[in-house]
Amino acid sequence: MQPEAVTDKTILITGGAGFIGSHLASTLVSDNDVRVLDNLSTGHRSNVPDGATFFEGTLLDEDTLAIASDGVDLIFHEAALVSVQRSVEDPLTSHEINTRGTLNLLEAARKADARVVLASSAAIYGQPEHVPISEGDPKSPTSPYGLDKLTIDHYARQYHDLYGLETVALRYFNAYGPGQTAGDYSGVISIFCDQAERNEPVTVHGDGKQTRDFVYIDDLVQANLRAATTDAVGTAYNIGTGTSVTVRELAEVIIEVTDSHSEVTHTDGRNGDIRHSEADITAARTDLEYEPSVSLREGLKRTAEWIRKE
Ligand code: UD2
Repeated sequence: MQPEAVTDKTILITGGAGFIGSHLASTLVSDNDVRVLDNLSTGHRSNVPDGATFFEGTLLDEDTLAIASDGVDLIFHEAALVSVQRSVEDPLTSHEINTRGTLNLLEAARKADARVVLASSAAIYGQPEHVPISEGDPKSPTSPYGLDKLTIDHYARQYHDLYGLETVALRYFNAYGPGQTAGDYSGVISIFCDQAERNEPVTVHGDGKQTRDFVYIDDLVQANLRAATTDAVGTAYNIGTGTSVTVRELAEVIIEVTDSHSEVTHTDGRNGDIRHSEADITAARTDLEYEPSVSLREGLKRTAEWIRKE
């Protein structure tokens, strides 16, 4: 079933020049008044669709945030310092942007009485005791980034319970798709596609038997649209596919779909790497009627094609 249409709303998208936020902005801009707030640290001005109003700044920029959020009905909060590695190197900056910035945003939402759909992360679970992971499973983040996301995930629920704000937290598993560029937060799929397109060795960390639940951008957009209209607010949902693949298999499928001559090589395992990750998406299926629709193979084809054109 298609998500209920989001129309005639004034919408703020934080991080709207980045990977997930810009896809949301493009989807919503024709039927809504869309505003984008982004500091362009990793996003690009060119990702902001025509017709959206652009504000340059961070969530710590309270004056800009006040103007951008004035009178909005709905906020999609995608802005974050998303590098796990960087949060390990600089926990204070991660805290400022990810936690403090989100608190500023929730305060702005309280003033505007706007619904907030906010990006949480599978990073809040840390090393899971078993897979698939359900929302109620233990949370033991292994990075400052994961701890910041856990904090804001709780704040979202608290703002609902204390102030009646309509909030929904979406715990993204491994997001991928066109628009996710290489950089210090490059997901493995963009790295492998890039290597395969260049016919360079595809670098699997460790034995490659670690597993991940890769969720395609269109399904993340779908989850956000459903969260924007659901009655089931004040809670958090896992957003993945409910399936997983080993990193070694992923490398092989990418080489196949790109018709690449690359070989797979194994490098040292990554320190602190999560061994297995897979979302239990029963709650999102039941409450949001969320249903992942893009298979890994199809998603990889589309991503590789975009990387080739880039
Ligand atoms: C993802 C998210 C992170 C957090 C976490 C939750 C990304 C980029 N990161 O971390 O923010 O939400 O999930 O658990 O989406 N790998 C290789 N070769 C490479 C690069 C990576 O083998 O060149 C492996 C890596 O060791 C890991 C897997 O691929 O086992 C996925 O790595 P990732 O960096 O894409 O994402 P992950 O799961 O560490």
